[in-house]
Amino acid sequence: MKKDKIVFDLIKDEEERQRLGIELIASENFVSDQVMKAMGSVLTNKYAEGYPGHRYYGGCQIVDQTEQIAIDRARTLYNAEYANVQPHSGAQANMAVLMACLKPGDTFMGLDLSHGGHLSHGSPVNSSGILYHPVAYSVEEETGMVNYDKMEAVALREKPKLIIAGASAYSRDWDYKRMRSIADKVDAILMADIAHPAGLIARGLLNDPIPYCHIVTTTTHKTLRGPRGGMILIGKDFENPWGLKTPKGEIKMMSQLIDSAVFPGTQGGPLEHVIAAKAVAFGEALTDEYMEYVLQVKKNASVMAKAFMDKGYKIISGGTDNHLMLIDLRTKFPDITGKQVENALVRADITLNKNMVPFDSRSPFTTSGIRVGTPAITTRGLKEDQMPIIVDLIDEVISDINNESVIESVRSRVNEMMAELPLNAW
Ligand code: DSN
Repeated sequence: MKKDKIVFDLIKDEEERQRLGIELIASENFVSDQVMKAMGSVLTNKYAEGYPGHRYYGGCQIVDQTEQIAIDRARTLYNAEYANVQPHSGAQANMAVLMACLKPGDTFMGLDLSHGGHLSHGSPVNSSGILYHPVAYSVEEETGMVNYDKMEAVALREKPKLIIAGASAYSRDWDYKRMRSIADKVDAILMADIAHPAGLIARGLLNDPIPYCHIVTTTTHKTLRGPRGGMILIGKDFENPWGLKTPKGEIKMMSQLIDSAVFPGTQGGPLEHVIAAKAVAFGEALTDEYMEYVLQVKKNASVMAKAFMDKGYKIISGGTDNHLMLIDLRTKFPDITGKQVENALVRADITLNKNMVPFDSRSPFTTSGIRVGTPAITTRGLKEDQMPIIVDLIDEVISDINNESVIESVRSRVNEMMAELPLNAW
């Protein structure tokens, strides 16, 4: 068959874009060659509905082993009794947990989307907000941090059946212990969505949700640096005390409820090529090199946040405990929107995303903020000394946002900085 030049030329262009640019999207990363190879392997040819040892198709004897390795490594990495590695994404993992734990119309509570929460934590345009009744806790306007006393007041008032800890744009650590005590007061299930900081948590650089949360969900492709996908973990499996049942009306262990909510509840055939790549990534995350990597991610983020603040930018919550920061542009540039900054920086080959800030006066399509993260540039091999240089480049563009010759000059310096670095230096 003739090679599909159109598509493969575009893939080459994308590779070039990734190589020449500074990637600051907090949820992106660059996988290793062996993760990439597993994803592009013959395992994509295989149907394997069901779980290892219990499939609806023949010929699963090899993928049973790769999936079991992924499960076992995930359990080791997070010290968890149970792992389901089949969710196609973090949103799918969350959808399955909500399906296992709630009935349509039930109330659950998550962080307000405009304060750093996630679409799948109750947005009205997501199944979580369409099928269930979401209520929100928020961050404080003065501190930019979650106020656990106020969270408790919302929980006591609204009596959610499930509470979600976690966010996609929150730079501070979570008090899972406190959240468990809030959940226990209203007899709610506590779920942590650690999609963003999963890699930092795996190696003990942030609080561990596993001892306190009934269920933990994550993606595998952000700080964890695996293939695009999701996963669900339980620290210690339990017979659920809430009388939750399978669609057939059986009361089961929590792990069994989740297994059936993933398949056949919300997904069909698992992506065994991606699951094998998850196994490889989890193996990498257990190494000393990965520990060095996550330490550097955190160091880079903290140095970058300081460099931004030194230039007069406001970082929500005044800093970062993890791999990202949320910048409120209004303090330094009240008339410039997140959208304008995102677009101008793309022309300078610096990629980040516009993001609402808490109590934003602008819409999600415009925003007053930007979100910046260090996982991807750290994989490229950048160290803390280079963070202030990147902040200078960003500031140069924002300070003269309509000046195309400034943007062009920044772009050539960005390309010079990145061109020789491999996509995955670690
Ligand atoms: N889209 C992801 C992020 O950028 O944080 C969350 O799903």
